[in-house]
Amino acid sequence: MSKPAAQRVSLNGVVTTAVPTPWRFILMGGVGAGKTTLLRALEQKDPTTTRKTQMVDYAGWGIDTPGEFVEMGHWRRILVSVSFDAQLIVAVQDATRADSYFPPHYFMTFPQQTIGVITKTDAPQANRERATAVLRAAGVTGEIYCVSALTGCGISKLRDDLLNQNVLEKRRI
Ligand SMILES: Nc1nc2c(ncn2[C@@H]2O[C@H](COP(=O)(O)OP(=O)(O)OP(=O)(O)O)[C@@H](O)[C@H]2O)c(=O)[nH]1
Ligand SMILES: [Mg+2]
Repeated sequence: MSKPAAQRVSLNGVVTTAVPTPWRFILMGGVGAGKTTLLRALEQKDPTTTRKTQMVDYAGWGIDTPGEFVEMGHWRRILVSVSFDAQLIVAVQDATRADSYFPPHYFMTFPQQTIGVITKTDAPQANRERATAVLRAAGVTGEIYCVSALTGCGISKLRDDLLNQNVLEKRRI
């Protein structure tokens, strides 16, 4: 059987490598964690114009999900179904929040690699160490990125790693 044709991924003029198959990541995190704002920053769109996500959104570079799907147990099954459309899970944790809505080892239940993104690092009350501990406790085994979607801090590194799929090679068991 012949291989599928290579697809060239390009993002707002940022031309990247050709990959054999299209791939997507899925964003998971609590309500207001900053998933949509992060996605817009990664897409080089205005991050200040986000609205509350009401349903699973496939329109962007990554699959955006409402925070309720993590926070409310009976909706978690939707995340499991939708995750089949993604090759990478991006767990998003608000640096200003002490609590976590991820159950212990939650991301171990998914076969895909999971990376963590700590958002809102620009906020005065941000605590990166605490957010890192929350993500590790939730079973995030991949790299953890500290970003601010509003100031842009850390965004280009994360964008590059996603575009080049570097994140997929750094799995920690
Ligand atoms: N200071 C700061 N605020 C941020 C950052 N990212 C997001 N926010 C703010 O956090 C709030 C929630 O952001 P959203 O991106 O809508 O959060 P979400 O995770 O998509 O939320 P749901 O759609 O409800 O699941 C908004 O007021 C954002 O402006 C950041 O990096 N820094
Ligand atoms: Mg949202």
